[in-house]
Amino acid sequence: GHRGGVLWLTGLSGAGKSTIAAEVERRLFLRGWQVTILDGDALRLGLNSDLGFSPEDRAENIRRSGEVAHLLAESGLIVLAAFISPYRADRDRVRSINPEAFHEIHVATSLDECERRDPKGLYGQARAGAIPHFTGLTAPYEPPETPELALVTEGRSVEESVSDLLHYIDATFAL
Ligand code: GGZ
Repeated sequence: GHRGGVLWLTGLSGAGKSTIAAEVERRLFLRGWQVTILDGDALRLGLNSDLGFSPEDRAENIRRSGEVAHLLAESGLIVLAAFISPYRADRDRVRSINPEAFHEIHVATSLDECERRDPKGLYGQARAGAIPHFTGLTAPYEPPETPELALVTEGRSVEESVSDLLHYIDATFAL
């Protein structure tokens, strides 16, 4: 069995948060663990569809999503939360809801590498001026100073990052 808790994946657009979360979810599900994903991209289609990318809207996006993440963790789920969450103060507020249950995972891919990958072409569009307040280019990203875990993805396979996170989850949540 396992405890519930929040794995809060923070990092730039294109860092690999969603990819890593999806594969970790699949592997935990195969073992019969209760796991779910909260993804910024997906929640912005519904719960957070009224919010944009100003600092105030990002703060509200992270506040709501953080409350949901803790509710689900409280009911026993492993919650994989994937949000850019660029502001330290916003992440710290989510942690403060229940510090014991909150684990900050920095998906630490450099801006250069994210821009090289540009999986959705957003960096290209942002460089062309089509996306204002784009994180890393025209809006800030404040990296965590003391994350519970940092995943370095450059020069490593997705499988290596997934394996690191699974080991952390085992060591932290297995009963
Ligand atoms: C950053 C943006 C922006 C701007 C649209 N800045 O990589 P994606 O495309 O698929 O996921 C990103 C998503 C960011 O949503 P979050 O809820 O994670 O952001 S935050 O935590 O900062 O509130 C990106 C896309 O939306 N996107 N415009 N200006 N990312």
